[in-house]
Amino acid sequence: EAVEYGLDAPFEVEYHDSIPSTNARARDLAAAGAEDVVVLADEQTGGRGRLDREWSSPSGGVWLSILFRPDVPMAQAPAFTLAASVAAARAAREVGVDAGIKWPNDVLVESDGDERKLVGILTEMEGEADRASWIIVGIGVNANVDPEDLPAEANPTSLSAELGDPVDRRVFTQRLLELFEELRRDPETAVAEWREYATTLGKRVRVETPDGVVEGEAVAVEFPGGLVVDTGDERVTVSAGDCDHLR
Ligand code: BTX
Repeated sequence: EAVEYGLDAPFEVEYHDSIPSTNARARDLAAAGAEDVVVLADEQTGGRGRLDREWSSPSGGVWLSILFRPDVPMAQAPAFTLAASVAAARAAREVGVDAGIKWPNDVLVESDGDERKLVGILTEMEGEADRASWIIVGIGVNANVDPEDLPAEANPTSLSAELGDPVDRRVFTQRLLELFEELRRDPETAVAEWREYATTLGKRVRVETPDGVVEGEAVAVEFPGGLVVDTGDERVTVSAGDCDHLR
C-alpha cells in the first residue's frame, strides 16, 4: 500500500520508500547543517535499535527520525525520549490501542502480564555538554505490519494486529509528530502523562546500567527521565539502561 503522506508538519519532511535507516539519514543531514527535518520511510533495510541492535522495519511501519536543534544541555536529551514515548503511546491510544510505557523507551501493549512491543525509540545527539548541537529522535512504530515478520523473541505486536484493521498511516504520523512537538516543549505534561501510562512504576525491576545492575522497586520517574529505584537500602536514580520487569 503506497502512502501519500503530504504531512502538514511544522517541519520539512523527507520521505523514502526504502532506506537503510532514517536515523542514519538524519545524522547525515545534521552533519550537512540541516535544522529541522523529519525523515520518514515505508521500509528500512538497516534499522537500528539501542546499542547497535537491529530494528526490524518491514514495509507498512512508521519509521521516522526527527532532527532538531534545541538550545538545551546534552543531559536533558532523555526528556525528548520520554516525550517521544508519551507521544507514541497517546497516538496509539487515540486509534484504540491501549499502549503503556516501559521505562525508558518501550511502548508496549500489556495484558495478563504479557508485554508485547509496539514501538521503539532511539535518541542520538551531538554537541558540547552544556549545549546539544543536534538531537535526533528516531521512532519506530509497528503500524501495519504482521508481527510474524518481526523478531519473535521481542514478543512484538503492531497497531494493525491489535486492531484487526490497518491504520491510516498519514493521519497517525501527523498526530504523532504534532504530539511530539507539543510534549517536547512541555516537559511537565510529558512527565505527568508518562506516569499515567507507565507500566514500570510499582514493579520490581532489574536495570542494567552502564555502571552496573540495580534491582528493586521502581518508585518514580524524574525529569529529565531518570527512574528512581528503591533497592531496600537506598533510592537510586538510573538515567539509562535496559530494564526488566520482574515478577
Ligand atoms: P532497543 O534496543 O530497545 O530494541 C531493539 C530490540 O527490539 C531488538 O534487539 C529486537 O529484539 C527487538 N526488535 C527489533 N525490531 C523490532 C520491532 N519492529 N518490533 C518490536 N521489537 C523489535 C529500540 O531499541 C529503538 C528502535 C528505534 C527504531 C527507529 S525506526 C526509525 C529510526 N531509524 C532507525 O534506524 N532506528 C529508529
